[in-house]
Amino acid sequence: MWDSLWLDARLATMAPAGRSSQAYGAIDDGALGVLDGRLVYAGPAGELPGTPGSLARQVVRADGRWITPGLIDCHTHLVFGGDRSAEFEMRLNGATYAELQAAGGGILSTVRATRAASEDDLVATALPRLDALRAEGVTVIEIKSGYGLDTETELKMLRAARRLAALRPVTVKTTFLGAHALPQEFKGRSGDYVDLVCHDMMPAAATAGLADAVDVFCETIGFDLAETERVIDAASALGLPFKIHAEQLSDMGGAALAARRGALSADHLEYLSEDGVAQMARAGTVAVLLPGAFYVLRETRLPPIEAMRAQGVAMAVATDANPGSSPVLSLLLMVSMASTLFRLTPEEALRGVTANAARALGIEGSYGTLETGKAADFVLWDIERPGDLAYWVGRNPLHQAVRGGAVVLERYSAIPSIG
Ligand code: DI6
Ligand code: FE
Repeated sequence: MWDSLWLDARLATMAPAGRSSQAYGAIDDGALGVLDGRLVYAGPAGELPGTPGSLARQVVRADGRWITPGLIDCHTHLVFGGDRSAEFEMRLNGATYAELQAAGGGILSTVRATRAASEDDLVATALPRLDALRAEGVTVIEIKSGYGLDTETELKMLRAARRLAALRPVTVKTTFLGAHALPQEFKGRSGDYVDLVCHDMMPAAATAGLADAVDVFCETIGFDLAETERVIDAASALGLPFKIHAEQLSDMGGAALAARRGALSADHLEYLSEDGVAQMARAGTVAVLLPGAFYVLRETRLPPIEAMRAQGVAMAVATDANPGSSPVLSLLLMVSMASTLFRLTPEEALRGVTANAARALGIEGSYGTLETGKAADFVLWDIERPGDLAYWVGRNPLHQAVRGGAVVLERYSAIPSIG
């Protein structure tokens, strides 16, 4: 007997094109069977192997609603101390993001606040942000460190991220981003800092089981290509997958490096070159697009979407939720912006927060599509067609979110409290 059977649903399975001929991998009269938190059936109701009552202990009717996979936010900096609203105003008064950082603000001001915060503070301030994302159907989230820039604080951030997963029904994937910025105490000594990242911080995070992956900010205001490669070498030596913040503000060749070295993803990519696109396509590196940062920094140069599409680069979409460049807590808004600003089709944008987001995290075997064997993470929506998720701004059509087969969120209901 299955635990539950969901009937009378329209499924946007997001299964790869080879496995479904319809857009969104759609199945019009679909059914989902759940056993032990996993999907044991995802297909047409007409092909179920028995009568509903004989198949499952509980039969749930979706009343014709669309069901998508649970949404996956594959790039966030959700855990941090303090706030940067004053810098937001300064930028609107003419200062640039790079200028603020050079003056000791930017990422470094969040570093000061994060060092000063207790682990409990970091958890408490991140929870409402997490809940905002969950309210729109996020069931898996990646959270990076990178505002500690010393071993103790980096580990504190990662522990806080792990604790969030114990306090809410959500899957958290942690990423160690020690090479996010050069801390002030290492000014002029970036090589020494990269040594610390590679030989002290990263092994400590790995040994404590706190890092699922490693990231590095390859940028003029971050780390150069050679330093980025050292971070990747250290991650590889520890058996950790890695990814790169690449080509956000300039073309450093970070995406090509990501491709050459077998990174999970290269993220941002506004300045990605033709050669970078070709190398990512060849290697199967996922492009993580972050329209929130593009919008907030009032960038004008778009990532090369058409070239990526033409060459078959898988595109994911994420919030980049952070207090500086992307104070964004709505993944549905990113789906909208990926469509309207970046010209993804709504189907590509939805694939970007489901199947391709799972690929960007290396968890596509268990998440990201409605297919047998994967986690029973899915969302029921009050929409007419899947493309509606990219259409209205500021409307949350979530009806129910299900994680591991259990309903974790009901529309209009209060989000369950801690514990
Ligand atoms: N790129 C980003 O957009 C974030 N980090 C990064 O490497 C910004 C982080 C911040 O401004 O606090
Ligand atoms: Fe980022």
